Amino acid sequence: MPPDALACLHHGEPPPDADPRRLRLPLPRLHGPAAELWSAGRPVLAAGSEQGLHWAHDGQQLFAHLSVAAEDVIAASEDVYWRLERLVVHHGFPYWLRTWNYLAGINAGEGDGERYRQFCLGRGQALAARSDFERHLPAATAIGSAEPGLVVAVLAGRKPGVALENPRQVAAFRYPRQYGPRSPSFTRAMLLRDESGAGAAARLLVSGTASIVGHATRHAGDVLAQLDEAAVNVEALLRHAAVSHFPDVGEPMWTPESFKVYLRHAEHAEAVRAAFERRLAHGLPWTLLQGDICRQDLLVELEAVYRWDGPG
Ligand code: 3EB
Repeated sequence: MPPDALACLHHGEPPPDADPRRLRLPLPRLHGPAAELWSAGRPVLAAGSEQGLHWAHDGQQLFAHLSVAAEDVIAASEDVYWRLERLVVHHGFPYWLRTWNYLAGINAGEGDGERYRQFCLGRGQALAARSDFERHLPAATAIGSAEPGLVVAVLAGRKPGVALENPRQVAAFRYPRQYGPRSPSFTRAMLLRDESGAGAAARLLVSGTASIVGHATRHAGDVLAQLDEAAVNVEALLRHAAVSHFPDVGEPMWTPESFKVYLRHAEHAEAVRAAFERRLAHGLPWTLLQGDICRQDLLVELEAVYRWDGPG
């Protein structure tokens, strides 16, 4: 494991060395490398495991994760978010930057009993207890898993990032009531500016992005049209981040660093792989995973990390 790896995401069994930075994602891999490193380019200073929580930090950012049973989704989600909140505060990284959430049977249950909506309730109950919580929501991904339980990972900062919304989309935390009793507690992207002079000058952590315009699903039943709409959403977000926070730089300023694509049906893998290579991958390695998207009518979702290396 490289000394600057905050986490290693495994698609398949990790080596049995009990390194707290290893996290096995509970999703079948359809394309891409068997493991991905998450790093900000700084050496890891401390890491540990206690009471099922695993963490590592580099002095600026802390990555933590845990896996729990989730029969009662509301209680399990609230409990997990409280445990992570206590951990990040205890270590001095109180700003939530980004989360990843993988929940068994995310679309099971009817209406407000759907497990995703229950997850949103539990997560929201924990996060809303923090002061001014809508200004400090993390970027996020929430995907369904065929394995039991709930896996949550968080990247937290010593300092806050800048939460960004997408001009093409209603903020998820303002979705209307029809999508559930508690709107999803996440922001569309987190902008991290690095003044230290090491590594990138800025990174943009783009949340799971789907074929949603306003608050409505577009192109139900058409996976390639959904992929295209999601890509347009990401492009709108990149433009918005550039003009609102780097007005002197102009675009295009962002270089893609990594992508993950989540696909509901494995039989769409070949078509999505070809379309993604053409539209977005730019020759970068990327990962295609099989998982349920949190709305029944969504077939595909993508997340990304972009970097900007600064002027000159
Ligand atoms: C959406 O835009 C699609 O509940 O944490 C994407 C990313 C989605 C994160 C979450 C949900 C979440 O509403 C779904």
